[in-house]
Amino acid sequence: MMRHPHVWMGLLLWSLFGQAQAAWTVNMAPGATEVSHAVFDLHMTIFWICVIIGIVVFGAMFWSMVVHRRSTGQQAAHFHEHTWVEILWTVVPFLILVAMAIPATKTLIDIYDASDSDIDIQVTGYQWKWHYKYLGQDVEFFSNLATPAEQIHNNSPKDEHYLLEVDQPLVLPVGAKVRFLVTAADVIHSWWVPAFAVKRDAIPGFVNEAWTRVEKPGIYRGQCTELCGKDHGFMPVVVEVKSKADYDTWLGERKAEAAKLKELTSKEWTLEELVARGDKVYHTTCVACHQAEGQGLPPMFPALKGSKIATGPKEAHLGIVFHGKPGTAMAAFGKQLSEVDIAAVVTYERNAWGNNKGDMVTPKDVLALKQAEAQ
Ligand code: HEC
Ligand SMILES: [Cu+2]
Repeated sequence: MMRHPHVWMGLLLWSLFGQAQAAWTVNMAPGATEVSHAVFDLHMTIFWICVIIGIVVFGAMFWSMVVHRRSTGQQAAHFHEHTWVEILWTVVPFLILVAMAIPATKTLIDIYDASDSDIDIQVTGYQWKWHYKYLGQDVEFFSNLATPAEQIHNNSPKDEHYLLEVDQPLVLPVGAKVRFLVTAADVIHSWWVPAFAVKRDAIPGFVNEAWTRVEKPGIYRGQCTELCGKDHGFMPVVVEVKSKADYDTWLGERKAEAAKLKELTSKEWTLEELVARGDKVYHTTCVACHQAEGQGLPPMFPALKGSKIATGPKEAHLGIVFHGKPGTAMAAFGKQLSEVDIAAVVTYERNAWGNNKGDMVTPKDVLALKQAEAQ
């Protein structure tokens, strides 16, 4: 099977050496929470138990091989069924396993104890972004990859946090017990922040719990860790941990923004205002599939420039953006975007790239559709 052991050894040494050069990142990171320290300590304890067992077993083996080698005229002992040896080699490993299971169970119980949280956050996985909702706070938002496409396509140098940066990070206060309610809206994802030792599957129709209490302010990065489709590698997790005071300021600002958005929905919009806003929404949310000039990527993603729907009746156009098209990559944006942004992007599409319909869909139209749906 291993006909070229030197090749394998070479590969192993090469990978270890490569890792060593990258500042000795061979070991696990100790992390930034009590649970992550406990996991790290557990890992080290068990690692050293394995090292000691290795030394004892290989020591006895090599000692026997050298001291009782044939060239010195050794004779093999002839005994069978030595009861005491058999009891010993059953009982000793059993005791070692129990000794390892006790701290492991303690840590596991700790990991699953999400009770008495200070803050509850619903984390929802989407293809391909995360949605965070601060329960009871009226604050929720999507967190999208922020790495520019030029870097992904190797047209410009990659920055330090390539593919690990988002437009809006999850923000937490330092020292508070935060409970995560993890779920998904489409396929299975998994929310992972190594420094917190939190990794929880996000499954449609299920809510899985996890929790953390971060010790130090800072920026912590993670990833989706369940293969969830073509852009699985493009939905990182970024958590910004702030001091309690800074967190309160941030939360206050987000609440004010949410209130302002409600106001925006009821305001009278002009066509120019909606188009200007829709331009931004389009270039963050729709451009990946429908492309910068609305030309799409046929046959996968239809062109919107001159499309029958984007130049046809307003209701059908709003309908497909709001409800999506089940079974295709066209998602239901009704749940993902605000009323203002949906109205703006639809209006933009009706008036960009020579579509020139000159009409508009207002946030109130979107709100009316939403309310009709809710009944
Ligand atoms: C992940 C890829 C993807 C993204 C992102 C996306 N779309 Fe689509 N869109 C599609 C696909 C695929 C279809 C075709 C669905 C079908 O088979 O009818 C479509 C169809 C449409 C249509 C109907 C076009 C026609 O002529 O059939 C409109 C309008 C539309 N999308 C608007 C939007 C808007 C607005 C956004 C952003 C808020 C958006 N799309 C984002 C993939 C996408
Ligand atoms: Cu995912």
